[in-house]
Amino acid sequence: ANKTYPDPSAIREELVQKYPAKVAKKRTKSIIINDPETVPEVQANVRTVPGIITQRGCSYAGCKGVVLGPTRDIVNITHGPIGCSFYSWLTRRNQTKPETDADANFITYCFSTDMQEENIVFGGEKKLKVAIQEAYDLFHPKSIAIFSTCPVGLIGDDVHAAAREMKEKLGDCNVFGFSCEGYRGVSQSAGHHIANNGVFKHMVGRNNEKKEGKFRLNLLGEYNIGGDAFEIERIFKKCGITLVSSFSGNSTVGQLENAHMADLNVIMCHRSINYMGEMMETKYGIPWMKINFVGAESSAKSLRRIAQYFGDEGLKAKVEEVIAEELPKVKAVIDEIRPRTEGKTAMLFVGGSRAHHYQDLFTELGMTTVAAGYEFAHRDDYEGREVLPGIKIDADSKNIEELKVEADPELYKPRKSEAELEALKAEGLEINGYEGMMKQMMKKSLVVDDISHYESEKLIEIYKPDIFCAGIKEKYVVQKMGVPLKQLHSYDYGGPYTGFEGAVNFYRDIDRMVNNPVWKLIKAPWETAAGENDGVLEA
Ligand code: CFN
Ligand code: HCA
Repeated sequence: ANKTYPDPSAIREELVQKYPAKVAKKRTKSIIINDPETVPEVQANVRTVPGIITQRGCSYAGCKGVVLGPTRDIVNITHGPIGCSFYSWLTRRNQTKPETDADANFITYCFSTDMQEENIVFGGEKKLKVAIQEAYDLFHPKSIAIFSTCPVGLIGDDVHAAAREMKEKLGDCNVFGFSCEGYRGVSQSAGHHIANNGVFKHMVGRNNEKKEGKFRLNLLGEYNIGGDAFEIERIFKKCGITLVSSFSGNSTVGQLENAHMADLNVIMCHRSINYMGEMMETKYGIPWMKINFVGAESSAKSLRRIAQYFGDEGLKAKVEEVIAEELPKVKAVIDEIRPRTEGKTAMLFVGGSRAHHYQDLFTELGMTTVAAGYEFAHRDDYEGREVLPGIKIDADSKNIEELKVEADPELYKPRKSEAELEALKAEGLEINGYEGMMKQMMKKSLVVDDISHYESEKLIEIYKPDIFCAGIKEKYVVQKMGVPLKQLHSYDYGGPYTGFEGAVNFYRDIDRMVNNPVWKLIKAPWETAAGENDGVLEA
């Protein structure tokens, strides 16, 4: 199964060859031949060249859809023309499970001010305040959040002033706004940052009640796509680990307001929520630790890391017991499937964390990742981030206001002393750090940031991977080339893929895709004479 490919530097040349010289020069800095030992620099989090078809989304999507969207009892009002709200209406497949039928769940609703021309010309604040009042009267939510779309910033509506006024007027409802206009920053990543700042400022720290439980943590950067968080919750429960709050899959307003009472933040998706981890560390003294529950081995490792952090022998034993119970069931499925997947190749071009995490699941199937990249991650997600403390090697766009965070004199309490942190570090437990994607990828594999549509077509033509992982915009174009595309955003209506049960789901889905004979019946454009496979129906 050892496949040979052209020299990666020749591939890199070919990818940019058709671009104008200036564009080629810029793109070359984002197309990197990997070396896990001395990880090279990757140009990331820069503006996409206009005209290039990017996979990226916008700031509003990152703020409203990604970070705030999954919390079930906030009413999220999109201030803008209806399209922004409509296209972010449940498409991300973030699931939620209210504890009782009486619990609020607004996730299935789509709230918008539905701005019209008149509002663009004369201002939309009045309409926004009416919308807030209407939402309050209908649902009596604990919180209402307002999300700015592009025109809001362009016409100068002040969503924050409107929120303050309505919060005052309503009394028992926390109303706050986000300046997450789509054009801010260079991608949805800016929206994550804006959302983190807003949630930290307006929600975290409002409830100081200390919940029961010996090992209390927050799960950061897990959004319950396809039920992923449910599987992690199942495992935590089995181990006796208490989940105080989740940012933000299957979460509630109450949880987020109480998050600062936990003793550890574990981070799944570093890209979207690292700001929250850092701010909670600064203000409350809660360390954060990168974990990964995508992949059976990674899940086991993550559980062991959590037990190591708490340093409790009982927890360590319980975690081993759970792993010993769960892992053999997974291994049995791997043994069955692996002969059919061994030696096959994958490419992953997704978001800001999954292009890394899902490589572990492919490794468990004996598959090799020949090329991967993020849509909007920053250099730290590729190259890794130094251990301790608060190191920023990559700044967000200038027009995101940074929150000034200081230790809270009442509530700041280092959960671990400097000496304890040093001791854990000496044991190999990385606190407040992240290794990044490239250290885990093979030498000479290709890393491409913000891949363009054209570059991905070229890569497929050159490598002919057995599976390509991306999103809905890429799916059918790639499949028409005879290569199956697995959506790693929405999971193609499948999932969960986290933890032990999720790993089994993933293996089975991938097996079905890469071993389906239908792909051989499709002729890729480079295999057909011009026009033969152009999709035009003939009588
Ligand atoms: S659920 Fe997450 S895991 S939050 Fe982020 S970086 Fe998006 S919505 Mo799509 S699937 Fe994707 Fe990640 Fe974090 Fe999702 S890889 S692009 S903004 N993402
Ligand atoms: C977003 C959301 C998205 C899009 C997925 C896709 C998601 O970026 O706004 O392109 O298929 O996961 O739903 O990333």
